[in-house]
Amino acid sequence: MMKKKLQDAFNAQINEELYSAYLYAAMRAAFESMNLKGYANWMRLQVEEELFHARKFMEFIFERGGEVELKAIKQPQAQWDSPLAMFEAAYRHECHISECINKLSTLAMKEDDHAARIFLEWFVTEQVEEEANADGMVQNLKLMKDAPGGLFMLDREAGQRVISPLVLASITGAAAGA
Ligand code: OFO
Repeated sequence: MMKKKLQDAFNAQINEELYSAYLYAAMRAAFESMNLKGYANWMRLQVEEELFHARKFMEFIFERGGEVELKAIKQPQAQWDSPLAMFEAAYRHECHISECINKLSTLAMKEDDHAARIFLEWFVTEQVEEEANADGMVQNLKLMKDAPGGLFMLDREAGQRVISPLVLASITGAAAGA
């Protein structure tokens, strides 16, 4: 059984993950309207990543006999000045999510909930990847900003992103608890 304080914090994190999905859905829509289909694909898959994260938190609460409480999701920004501005915002957002996960981990330790602490280790590692992915997109855009056809090339590369096997298994129900 989870303590109420930790359960509330987990529910708040579900909201953060669902907001992440919402934010990336807004970015996908912005890329679609710029006709940058590769970046739109990248964001479409990022939405799935975030829904997967939200599901993982939910499953954990259910397994511990707790209650999932879904709160309203705030409206995301809808427009950005450029693809670079969008990925810079994505990177800042991932840094914020890393802080949330670190705080949750500290709370799990304070509450002496080792199951929660071990569960959160997956997210600590995942956030290293989440930050690196967004920052990688920022750095590529900065490098290629003056190259002729640079944006077109990067868009094509982003279009090659494929769904991760873990996320796919979670959607199709192939992996229990994922
Ligand atoms: Fe859920 O990691 Fe991104 O936000």
